[in-house]
Amino acid sequence: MNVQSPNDLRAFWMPFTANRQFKQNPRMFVAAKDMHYTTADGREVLDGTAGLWCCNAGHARPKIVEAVQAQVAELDYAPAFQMGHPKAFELANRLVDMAPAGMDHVFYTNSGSESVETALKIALAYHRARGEGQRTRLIGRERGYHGVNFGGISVGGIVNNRKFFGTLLNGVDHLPHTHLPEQNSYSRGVPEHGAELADDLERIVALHGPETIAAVIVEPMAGSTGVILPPKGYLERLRAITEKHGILLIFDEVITGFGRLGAPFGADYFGVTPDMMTTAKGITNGVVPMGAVFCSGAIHDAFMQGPENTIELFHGYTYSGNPLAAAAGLATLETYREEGLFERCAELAPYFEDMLHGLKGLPHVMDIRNLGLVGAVELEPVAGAPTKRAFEAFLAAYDEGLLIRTTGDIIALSPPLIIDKAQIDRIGEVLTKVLKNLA
Ligand code: PXG
Repeated sequence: MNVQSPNDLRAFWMPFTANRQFKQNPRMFVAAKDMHYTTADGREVLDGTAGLWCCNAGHARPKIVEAVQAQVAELDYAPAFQMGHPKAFELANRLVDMAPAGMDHVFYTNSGSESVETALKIALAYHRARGEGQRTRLIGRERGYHGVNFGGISVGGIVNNRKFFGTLLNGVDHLPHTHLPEQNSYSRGVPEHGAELADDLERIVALHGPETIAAVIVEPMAGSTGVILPPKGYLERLRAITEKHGILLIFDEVITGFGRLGAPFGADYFGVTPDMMTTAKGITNGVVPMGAVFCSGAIHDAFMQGPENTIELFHGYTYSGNPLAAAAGLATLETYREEGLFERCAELAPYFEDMLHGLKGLPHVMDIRNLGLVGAVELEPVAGAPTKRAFEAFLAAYDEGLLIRTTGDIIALSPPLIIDKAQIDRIGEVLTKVLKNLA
């Protein structure tokens, strides 16, 4: 028998983590409240990232805590297939009410990755249901992140997330990413240059024939690869080209959904309505895993055609619309609304932008980007050791009591929307100190 002590760290194979490095010098959170985590050694750490871009209302918010506690005592689980429970329907109605006009239905999942798989499958099945089953090609984008399942990494554009995992899905093409440092560096908000990158879709369409393409999936603003913004007019062009060719447009709103840009969804912020939106994270404030795919009435209705006793979509999860997640979701949406957090995000965005761009000129800083309460500070990599400098910044910030995220040599920030100006100042102070002291 392999007996392990309670604090033995070996058994847990941690995700997206350098396991051996972490376990030599672990960083543990043991509690969280509002804007702060508490570490195992009793320090307070300001949450500059809303966990992993998910705790948009901050931590341990009373309404959400109480709703989950009450729900687990009342109805802990209900089967998701051929049975229902009221809160899953109620939450779906609330979600549809806050979504852009026309996004009339939601399909529940448990994560962003599952939302992406679900949306891609719905896209394929939708065309088939309409007699266009030859539309099987999926188009993603370089540097896109759509979770870690096979569909998501196939349309995704992050090399390390793809190259170890075989041949992936067939029939996938990628648009070019929209990161143009030479033309757009230090842009405040949406950059000026690059809308024409959307026209590459016409090249892909011409290459394969429009009648073979099912869907295009993009993040309205790409978070994971270091905050890559859509150039002015870019999303409008993608919308126009997809519409022209009968191709579905899917916005992956796992990060941009639920107020991060100062509007309910990226679609609202940019004024471009896709055919589907994939969401997760902020839907429950990160408290209980949940995702949702929003889809247009036209997509949903295309499935509602055959005999009424047939299952329309052979897809779903044991935990689709799980009672705890639904309760957390309802309480989360109420918290967002009661506290006006999306509006608060829009109001604070210029202040946050000024703080970030105030870091220009500090050692190693190559570019700064921002939108809503999202920020990125791109650092010059150490020669021959990419990611090292940003990771050292992460460790130093943590020691100073600030949680940041790094991806490559980019520092990403996405604080809870309850942040105040003094806390934004504090982020600026810590980053200034950290950047000045970095090797
Ligand atoms: N789509 C997008 C746009 C995402 O950002 C996913 C899908 C996958 O969601 P799940 O719930 O399966 O992880 C994401 C997730 C980071 C970071 O620091 C970003 C994500 C997850 C973890 C870390 O950039 N995004």
